[in-house]
Amino acid sequence: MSRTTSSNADEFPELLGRYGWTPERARWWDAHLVGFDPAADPRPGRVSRVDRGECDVITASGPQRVVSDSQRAQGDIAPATGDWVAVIDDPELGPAVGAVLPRTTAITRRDPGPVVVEQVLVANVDVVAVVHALDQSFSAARLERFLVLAHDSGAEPLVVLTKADLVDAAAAAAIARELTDATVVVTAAPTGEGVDEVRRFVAGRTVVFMGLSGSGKSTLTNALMGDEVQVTADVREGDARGRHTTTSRELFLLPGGGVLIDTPGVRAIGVWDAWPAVHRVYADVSAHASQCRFSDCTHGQEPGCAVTAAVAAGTLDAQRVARYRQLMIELTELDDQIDESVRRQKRGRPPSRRRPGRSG
Ligand SMILES: Nc1nc2c(ncn2[C@@H]2O[C@H](COP(=O)(O)OP(=O)(O)OP(=O)(O)O)[C@@H](O)[C@H]2O)c(=O)[nH]1
Ligand SMILES: [Mg+2]
Repeated sequence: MSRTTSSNADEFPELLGRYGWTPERARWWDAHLVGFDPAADPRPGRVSRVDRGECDVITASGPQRVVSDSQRAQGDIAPATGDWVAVIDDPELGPAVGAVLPRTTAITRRDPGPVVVEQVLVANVDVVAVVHALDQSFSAARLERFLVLAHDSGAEPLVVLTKADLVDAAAAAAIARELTDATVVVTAAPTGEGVDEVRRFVAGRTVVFMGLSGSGKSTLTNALMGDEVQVTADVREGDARGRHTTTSRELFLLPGGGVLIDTPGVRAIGVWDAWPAVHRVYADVSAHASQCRFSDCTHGQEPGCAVTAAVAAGTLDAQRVARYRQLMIELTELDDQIDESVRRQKRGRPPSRRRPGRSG
């Protein structure tokens, strides 16, 4: 198939449409393409996998292995799985990412490295499916943290409770009751329970699976794909922990329409600038917090705290409030660290590794 630099939505190759190319993206492309040298043959594509320095991109003419940054200026966006990019022919590097198109949504976390920076895990997803195995130990803090991440991304959250065949129905119902604000689907791989429900929920959209290792993300991926596209592995006996089988974030085209991104299992995720999402996930606590006497109340010992009053009155659950406070502390610390990091960079010094105080 010949490549084209025109992207009129009507004439756009069918393959890209199946990967989620929209008229809005085509319009952006038409408006910004002028910046490229036509000799570089810029063509749109979706990043299906990112490795060190290179990535796989689905273009109209099929998958291509490309260099992930073509002399990218510092501060430009690094491509993430799910990104739409302009692939160009670089005279020195060969096929390379020339630009990353604006993202509609992005799952971001605090980079686990020593420098306080944001890391985009996946981009342009419509649904974030938080996958929890019913035979693994349940942590409300962990699940709520994943939901904060999902809300913060701008995508729609979905909770998938897997391995229903290993527990009694009451266990699934008890967890579902805790998640009053989320859509919950219960699945069981051996019987296929719930798989069609997930398929209907994600049809025609891009979904990413996130959750602990061993929670069954790749097993569900295979069920939805109708094929063994991903390797799966037994969990450890005793604590049902996974073995970190999946090692990269990878994008698949679903047979019935839509795109799926399977990811490696993660235990802890550091939030990044997710204030509105925390208020959303803890809307009950937040509603009381807005009644506190002091607007910067930390819901500790302050007088006139409506949150501690609600806990004392039995209206709010003390443990849920503790989880909310923990996230608020992390976000406040992060705000301080971002400032410190930026200040130090401006002075030409590496960012601090210690936790800075408020006065910086
Ligand atoms: N009984 C039962 N086992 C399941 C179900 N879903 C997954 N498993 C098993 O759980 C184990 C882990 O599943 P995976 O799909 O590899 O888990 P994962 O979330 O992809 O794990 P990582 O790639 O390590 O993050 C495998 O042995 C699966 O066969 C289920 O619904 N019921
Ligand atoms: Mg996996």
